[in-house]
Amino acid sequence: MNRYNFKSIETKWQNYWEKNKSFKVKTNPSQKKFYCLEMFPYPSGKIHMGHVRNYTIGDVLARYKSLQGYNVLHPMGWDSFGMPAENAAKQNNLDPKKWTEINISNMKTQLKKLGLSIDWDREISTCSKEYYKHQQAFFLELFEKKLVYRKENYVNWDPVDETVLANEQVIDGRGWRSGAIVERKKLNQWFFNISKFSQELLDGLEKLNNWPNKVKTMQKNWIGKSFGCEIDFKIEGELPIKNIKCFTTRPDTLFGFSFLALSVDHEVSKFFKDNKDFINFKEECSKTGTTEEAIAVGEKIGFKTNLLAVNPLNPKQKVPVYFANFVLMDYGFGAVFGCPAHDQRDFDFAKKYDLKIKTVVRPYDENENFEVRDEAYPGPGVMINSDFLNDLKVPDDSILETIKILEKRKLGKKQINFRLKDWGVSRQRYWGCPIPIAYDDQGKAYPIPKSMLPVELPENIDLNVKGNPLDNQKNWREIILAGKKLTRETDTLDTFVCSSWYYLRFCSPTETKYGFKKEDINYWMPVDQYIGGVEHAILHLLYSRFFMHALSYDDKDFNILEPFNGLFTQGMVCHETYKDPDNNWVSPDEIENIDGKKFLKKDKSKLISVGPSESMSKSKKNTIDPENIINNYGADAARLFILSDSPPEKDIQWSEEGIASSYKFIQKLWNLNKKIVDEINKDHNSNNDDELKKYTNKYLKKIHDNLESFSYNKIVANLYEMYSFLNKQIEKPYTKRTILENYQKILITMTPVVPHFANECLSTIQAKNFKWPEYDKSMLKEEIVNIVIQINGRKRGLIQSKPDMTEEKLFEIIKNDEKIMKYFDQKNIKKKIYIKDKLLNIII
Ligand code: ANZ
Repeated sequence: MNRYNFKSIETKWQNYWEKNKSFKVKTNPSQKKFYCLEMFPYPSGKIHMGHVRNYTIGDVLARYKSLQGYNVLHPMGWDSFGMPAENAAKQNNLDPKKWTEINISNMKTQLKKLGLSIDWDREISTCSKEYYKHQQAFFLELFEKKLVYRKENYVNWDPVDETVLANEQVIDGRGWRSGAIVERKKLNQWFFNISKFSQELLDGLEKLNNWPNKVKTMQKNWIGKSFGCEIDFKIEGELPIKNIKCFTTRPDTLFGFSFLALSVDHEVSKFFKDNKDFINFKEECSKTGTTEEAIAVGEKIGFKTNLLAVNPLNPKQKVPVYFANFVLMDYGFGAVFGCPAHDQRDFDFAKKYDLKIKTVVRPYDENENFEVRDEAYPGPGVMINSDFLNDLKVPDDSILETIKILEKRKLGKKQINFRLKDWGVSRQRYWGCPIPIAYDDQGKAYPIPKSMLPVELPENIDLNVKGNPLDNQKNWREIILAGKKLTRETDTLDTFVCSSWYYLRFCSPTETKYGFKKEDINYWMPVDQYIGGVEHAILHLLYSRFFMHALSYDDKDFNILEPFNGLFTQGMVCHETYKDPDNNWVSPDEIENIDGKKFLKKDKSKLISVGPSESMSKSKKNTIDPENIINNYGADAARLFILSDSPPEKDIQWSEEGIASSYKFIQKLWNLNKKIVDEINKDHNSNNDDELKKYTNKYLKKIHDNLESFSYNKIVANLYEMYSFLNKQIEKPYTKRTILENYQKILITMTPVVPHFANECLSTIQAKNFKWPEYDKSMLKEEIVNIVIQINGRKRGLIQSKPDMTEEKLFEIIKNDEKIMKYFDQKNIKKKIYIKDKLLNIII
């Protein structure tokens, strides 16, 4: 038996690559560069299938580009600050640094077992001071450019993790990591001025042609540009308030105005600060989260003032002014004019407080008497009940026309608003990058001089305290700067800051003076292909884009606005889910298949029900450990399977049968390899070599096309086809030279997918210093083509001919073909549609 011993062969090649530094980055100036980057992992302890998929896809590309002669940068590092380390360390009384280092070492060993073509000499870890030192310098650089500032602000407070979350980190009103319901709290925070670049970040999307549209749309929505106008409302009442400004996208609905609503933090609130009822109301409001989703789904509540707001287009109309929980302070002016008939929030509010609901837009298919009843009508149509605005088309004409009128009467003006808010980066956590700032007694902030960086995190400290452990580090906190006694900032930076620039560091991983070297950046950036999960479509990708804008801002020497030229988002790895009769999740390795259908728990105690396939997650226990897979089937089989099942952008279904059949296929390829080597040794005399050459060239073209279009699953299918062909045909008497030449080309195309196996086979035929094989176009021509003949679109015959036949010649042949001619009379022909070498459709 010619068994393929994957264990010893994979180990052999991995050792070989390591010893020879086979993947060391080359910077040969005569060659083009290719920067291939996969999102770097958080060192949680073990790699999971998502990593296997992400890094296999990246590795296929990196190996392909490298064989094509590019200088390839394919690095790996660790996103190693963050809460899990702190929490795990707390639980087990460990040092987060130790915990992280052990995890990194384990995961690195695992990644190496996958046979990835990574230059490990460029490895970086964001929790190392060699890395965060530069991050602190960037912070100070942005501080100097006034792109970083501090302000007191309402924040999303995660009561479980006891930390602040960015809006992006609040999902359905809950903390993205803890799942706790997020509260509102006022704190002094550091912010990156990302909103300064709203328009640029939006415009930049237009040029990202190699990004998935869905990601661009998500970013566009997040940036949220709104066109509308600001309106100045006259206020009447006993308070010294004369005007309130509102931002609206629907000024055309002014005749449906029924109340004016303010955020509880609107400046008008200062007149109510001693009002008990208002204090209670405000308290009640703080229970709704700060995010828009939380507000949209939450109950709308209000507090009525005795102020009245005047309708600018109809001064006789005066409506009550409320404070309301659905008005955000940090959007527009923190004030909204309510039009219940055409906005659902306003509708809910009006219903609750029994306010007037006046319809001012009718849908096209309704008449003048249309009235909004059960829900608001926000759609298009025609203006009604609106005096001089009547009959205007909604929304296009009505909005522009109203703005024109308001501007003319000096009651308002056109305005553009962005949803994108500044990025709050302060975290009340130990395991993060210290913010290089200190304060005097008055709270004035002083940057730590760059010469004193890094501000190192103190080590071996007590983590089992409430809140931020750094607050207890008296010695660390006290610092003397220019003779002044100051206290250090104890907040650390959001870990998303670390991942906003790591791709720059990979270009100059050992540079000590600055985060990168200019020449390196100019050569390698932007990243040619970035690969990762779609879950980072907004947060990480937008922050990285901001970072590049911020570094380029006011800098003559640095001008790269977009970090990632190409983006590919891979799908999830899914697996069936299992439950026992008590509704507990059961993991795949705890169960046994009985008769192909039924599943039992391995100890035979319980019958297991099989649920739908879902993306692998610890909570549903449907994970498969990549390490076991690699040990039992080998890295090549794992790589092959993870690519085979579906296109890389779609979800894949992991199954035991699937991985087993990939394993078997590699065994078969190994047997084929032996057969081919035997044939080579026979050294036939042949005049039929063209057949093999033609096949190989066709195969090469398919592989090339599929690689270029990220259709990696089709490459696996190409390998299966190639196997069937060679297995049948190789015993034909081809010459030694032809077999060697063509088989070598085929093997080279296999190296990106199954690198250990393909390299082993290449070494058995003594192939050295190989390059990516280009196909020969002249070899692709078919000798005989089959042309389908249709009459009025129905197939009526098939003609075999040499390629490139003209329509006239083909028609001459048809005229002599009785079987086809019986379907029509030449005199009735209206038109002929000819697709060369494929089809002739005769319309009669
Ligand atoms: C009156 C109106 C009538 C509105 C109507 C909508 C429909 P986008 O498109 O997201 O920009 N708004 C303005 N400032 C707000 C704030 N601070 N908090 C909550 N809501 C606020 O949304 C703009 C609309 O959101 C504005 O247009 C305003 O309500 C509301 F039939 O004004 B509209």
